[in-house]
Amino acid sequence: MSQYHAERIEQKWQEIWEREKLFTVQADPNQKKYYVLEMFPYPSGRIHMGHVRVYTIGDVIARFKRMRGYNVLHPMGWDAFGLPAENAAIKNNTHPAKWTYANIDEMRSQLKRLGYSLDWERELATCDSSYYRWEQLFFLKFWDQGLVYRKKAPVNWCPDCQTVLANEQVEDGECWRCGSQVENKELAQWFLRITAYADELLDDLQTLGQGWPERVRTMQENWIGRSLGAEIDFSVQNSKQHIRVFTTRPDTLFGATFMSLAPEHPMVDELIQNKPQAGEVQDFVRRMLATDRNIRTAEDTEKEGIFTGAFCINPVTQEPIPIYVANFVLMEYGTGAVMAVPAHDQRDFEFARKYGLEVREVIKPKDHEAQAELEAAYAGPGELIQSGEFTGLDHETAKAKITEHLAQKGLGQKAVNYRLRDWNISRQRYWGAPIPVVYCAKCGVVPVREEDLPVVLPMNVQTRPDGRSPLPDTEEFVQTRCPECNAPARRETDTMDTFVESSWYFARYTSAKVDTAPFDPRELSYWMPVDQYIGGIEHAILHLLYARFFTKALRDLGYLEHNEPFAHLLTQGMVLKDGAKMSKSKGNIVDPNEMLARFGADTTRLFTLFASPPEKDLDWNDQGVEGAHRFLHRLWRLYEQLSPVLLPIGPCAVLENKELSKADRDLRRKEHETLLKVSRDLEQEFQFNTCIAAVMELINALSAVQADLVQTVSGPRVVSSAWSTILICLYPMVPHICEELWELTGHDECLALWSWPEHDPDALHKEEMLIVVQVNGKLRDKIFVPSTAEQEEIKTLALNNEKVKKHVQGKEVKKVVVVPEKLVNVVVA
Ligand code: ANZ
Ligand code: ZN
Repeated sequence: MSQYHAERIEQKWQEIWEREKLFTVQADPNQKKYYVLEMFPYPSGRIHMGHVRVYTIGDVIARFKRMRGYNVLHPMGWDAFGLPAENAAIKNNTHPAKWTYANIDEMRSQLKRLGYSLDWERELATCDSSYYRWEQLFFLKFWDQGLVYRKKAPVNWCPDCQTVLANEQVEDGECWRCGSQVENKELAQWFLRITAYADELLDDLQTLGQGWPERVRTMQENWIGRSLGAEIDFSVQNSKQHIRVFTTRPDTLFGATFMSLAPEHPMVDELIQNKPQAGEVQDFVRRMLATDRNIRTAEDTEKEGIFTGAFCINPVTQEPIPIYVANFVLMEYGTGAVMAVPAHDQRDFEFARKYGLEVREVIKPKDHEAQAELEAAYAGPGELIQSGEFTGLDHETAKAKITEHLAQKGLGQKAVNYRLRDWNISRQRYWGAPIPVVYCAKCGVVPVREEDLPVVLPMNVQTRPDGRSPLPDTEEFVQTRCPECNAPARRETDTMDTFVESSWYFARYTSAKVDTAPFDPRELSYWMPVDQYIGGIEHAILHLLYARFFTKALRDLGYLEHNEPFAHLLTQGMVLKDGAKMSKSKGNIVDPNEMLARFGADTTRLFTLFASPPEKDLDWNDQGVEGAHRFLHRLWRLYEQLSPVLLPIGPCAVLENKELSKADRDLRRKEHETLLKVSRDLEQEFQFNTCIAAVMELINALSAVQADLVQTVSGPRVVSSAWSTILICLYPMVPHICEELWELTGHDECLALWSWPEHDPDALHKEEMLIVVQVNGKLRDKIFVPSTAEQEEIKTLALNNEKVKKHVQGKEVKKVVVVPEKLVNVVVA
């Protein structure tokens, strides 16, 4: 008798699958396709449990869909550029490329040990010029379309590290690496005009509908932040100038009692000219500009400001109102100027109270009197008061009416504003895709010619201990000729944000090895869109929004056909240990390598699937892992017990119920019920934990009947069919042990090549049994109950029986005794 030996069989089947190229696919218009993709990993060095979880989920879906008859694309690659590689390389005194490729090799072999059904022939690494050359081409095409531009933008600048820092890399205003004070600096940066797609990105969230979790759609909606409102001009007192504000509440215009400008607002200098407070205002502005913008405008930062000494005129009341500069007004949003309505906006309210400014109510909540003394701004709906000819209107109607009124007088118009900003893709770091642009003294900023792509990132450089990019000093790279006038010119040394690479890799997988174009149109149009995308909720906005933007922009360039990249999205939960996310700093890491060495791939996979449904967090627990391992041993032992009678027949063997014994019929019913449940759970909900629980029940049922099965003619067929169904149902989750047991059962063909069976509705038919019903030991009735009914169900049926009720009426039921398959006795006092 053989023993369950995970490592041996896992290696064996991984070799067979690879040799037979079972997961290598091509476009085939005669076959329906399914594209399942997990977010690709950053090659940090080792697979962690979060990876194991997400790739296992994807693998179950891939294997299941293949059995369902789909041509399944399930590729893998590496998100290989980025700061961590560069920093690790600096620390270990090696080259980022060397570090990255070594990590890829290590992680690839780990993924292979986990037995994922991946098409490795489509593997890609974004740091290969064979990949990023197409990204550079897209950059040039975007340039032609006006989707790329260069402009000065405020950035977080670390003077010591000599680089821009992402917002996430600034901690309390200090550089995360060296601790120096971060400066706000204006730097010329490259931007992608994602805002050109703001409306479509927002509106298409509807078409994604149920395919995407509501939570993610809402997050994107808020991030894009479309606000409908109006722009209104306020003329400056004693001046020909006016200040334009953006407001979502034109209905509150009569309550605008002052104006707030952003410290960066270009009018500030002019307004304070010849004013006594000019010096103070300048000091205030300087102090604001020196404060980190995120802190300055944070919700819980105290509102503060300063009077400019100037006034402007409220266009409907004609009253002069004071103009302030305020810390919470952003220059990047709207027009950088706010008409302040303290009665109905909380920030304005706090500001007004602090500086003793007038608070005038203009919206009255329905069924309420205006309050004598407001305690907070009222931002809700209501009816207009103190608003001239608009008084009495409902506030929504008033929005339109007041805007119309202003438009007629040329003082304002409807306006839309977005929170979404254009995407700054410039990074002053080395390990990224070069931006294909040169600077010529005569011609200015000139894009590289298409035929000169790729601009290859030079490998022969020395990274610096201070993190500064070595590119600007790499003369062989920097020195070039102008594509237009051929004079000596210098290359751009900024590289692209790595989110650019991850914005289109899913499309490149369809054509990963094509080197004459970014995509093979046949493969691309067959495989796209991704049918099921799986990844962490932390990418709900950035990556998923950028990828949607790229899809639309590349569609408009004629490269892609679809409007959306990912038809369905599953966001898996985190892997926790002792209630906290596994992380190096907490020291609560479980290393997949140790798991593989101790228990093997199938146990590791089974545990992550069984412990929790995919979208929930998974709490690691060692007993659970051991339990999963014992379960596989038990499956193996069941095979050994059954093997004398097992026949190599497939699941759902064709059998006639009437030719079977009762025990056989019951087992057959259980088999088909299990199949039905597992099929549904895999198809619709990806509820792997309940699938596994259902199969466990079938295993219990099969273990219980095996003693007498050899007696009947059909017994071995019933048992073998149920056994096959167990293996089929478990295969997508624990494929190695299932393949091995399938082969031991005598099948010639791999389980991987089998089709998913269909259950037989006849087999589900419930049988009934006759139960005698007594009250205090006296026969009162005989009833039929389903043969599968549990004790509780039988009890309820007996108590609801009319004849029983009659004899029980007015008495107290002391207890109900159930003798399985025979009788129920109701004892009353
Ligand atoms: C008058 C008003 C009255 C406002 C009221 C609100 C309530 P969202 O919804 O985020 O688009 N605002 C406009 N530009 C701003 C800027 N650059 N920095 C800070 N705040 C700005 O917000 C739009 C509202 O935020 C605008 O409508 C404006 O205040 C303010 F009862 O105008 B509101
Ligand atoms: Zn030139």
